[in-house]
Amino acid sequence: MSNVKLYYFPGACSLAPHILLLETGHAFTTKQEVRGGSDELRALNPKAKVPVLTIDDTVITENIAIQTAISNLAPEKNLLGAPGSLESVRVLEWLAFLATSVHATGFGLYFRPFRFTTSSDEKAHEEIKVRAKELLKDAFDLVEEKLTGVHAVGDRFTAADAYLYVFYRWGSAIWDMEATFPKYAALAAAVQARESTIKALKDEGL
Ligand SMILES: N[C@@H](CCC(=O)N[C@@H](CS)C(=O)NCC(=O)O)C(=O)O
Repeated sequence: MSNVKLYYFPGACSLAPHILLLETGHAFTTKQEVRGGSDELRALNPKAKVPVLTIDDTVITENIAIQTAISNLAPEKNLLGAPGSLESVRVLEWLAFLATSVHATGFGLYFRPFRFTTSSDEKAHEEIKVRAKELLKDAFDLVEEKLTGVHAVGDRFTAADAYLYVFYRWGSAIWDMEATFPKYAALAAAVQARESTIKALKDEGL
């Protein structure tokens, strides 16, 4: 059996692969990271970001790639949808949307506005945050519109649900999520009730 290790930061986007690893039933270890990344993390990932997954001597970065690698550890669970199916295309569609429109251009701007301007003026940063909030509201409205049940794709849990759950939690820093996005709230509640999520949250001290 391969040696699997996840580098994470509590509540960060690494929570999605953490949940998925627990869903696979495969043994793994975790290492909690520090802001800016430990020397060990930076040696593995020059981008100095979590998540990082190692499988034996193989280093994998980027959430979508990591979620794919984790799904491959338990192919029978179809965590990315059944291979070759439209379902798997839909899961990938969700993951790409979440990694780009929600994480990178939404929360990226909202939480770290200073990275998107050469100005050190607080007012410039505030303006970026205002725009980020608008972009995130558009993205979450789209999520709300697209959801038809408590799973993002089909009628069972996939990686898309775990990833959506992470951003639901982050959204709570901005909105009353339950009141503003009720269908999204129902999905998040379903993910939160899973044994894997309960354990991941506990392990991350959340
Ligand atoms: N594109 C990367 C983004 C990873 C990312 O931004 N991770 C955040 C935590 S959610 C991080 O490590 N941030 C530290 C930083 O930006 O300095 C992915 O999808 O894995």
